Amino acid sequence: MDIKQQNQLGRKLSKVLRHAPDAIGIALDAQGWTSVEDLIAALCKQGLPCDYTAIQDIVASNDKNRFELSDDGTRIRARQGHSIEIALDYEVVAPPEFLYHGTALEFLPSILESGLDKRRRHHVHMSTDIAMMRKVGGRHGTAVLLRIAARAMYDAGHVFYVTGNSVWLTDRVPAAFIALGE
Ligand code: HQG
Repeated sequence: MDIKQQNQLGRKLSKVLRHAPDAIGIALDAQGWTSVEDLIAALCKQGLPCDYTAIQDIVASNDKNRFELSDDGTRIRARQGHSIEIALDYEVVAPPEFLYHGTALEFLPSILESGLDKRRRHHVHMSTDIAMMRKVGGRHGTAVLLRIAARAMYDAGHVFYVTGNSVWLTDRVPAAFIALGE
C-alpha cells in the first residue's frame, strides 16, 4: 500500500468503525468490534486494499493509533470517537492532576460559560499530549489550549476512562475545572 491508499483506507475505517458500519454492510457488536474477515470482504467490494496485511498496516501505522485488533487478531474496532451507540469497556482510572483539551477560539465564550460537552461524540476527549491537543483545536479554527483539573474532577466524583492510546474520556467538564493555557 502506498501512502495515498493508506490514508484512504484509514479514512474509510474511521467512518465505518465509528459512525456508519451499514455503509459497507458490516455490523459492530456492543463493544464496537467487528470481524476482520467480514471487514476484508466488504473492503474488497469497495475496491479498497483488502488483505490482512493491509489491515495490520493500518492498525500499526495510523497516526493517532485509532484502531485496535483483538488479541487473537480476528476482530477489529476503533478505540474511541464513535457517534453510534456502543459501550466501550474501558477501565475507570484516576487521571493525572491535569489533562488538556484543544478547542477553537470561537467556542471559548460558550465553553467558559457552560463547560465542555461531548457534542456528537460519546465523550469529551482529553490528553496529556499538549502538542496533539493544540492540533486537535486547530481543526476547528484558531487553536486554544484548555487545562482541565482532572484529578480534582475525579475527586468530586466524575468518572474518567483511558483508552489504549492515551486519550482520556469523560462525560462532561464543568466550567469550574477549566483554565486557559498550560
Ligand atoms: C467543542 C479527533 C462550544 C469542543 C481528535 C470541540 C480528538 C464546545 C468541539 C477527537 C462546547 C467538538 C475529539 C461548548 C465542547 N460550547 N463548543 N459547550 N463543548 N465544545 O471533533 O475534542 O481524528 O467532536 O471543544 O484528535 O475536537 O477523530 O471533538 O472543539 O482526539 O481520531 O466542540 O477527535 O480524533 O469537536 O476531537 P469534536 P474534539 P480523530
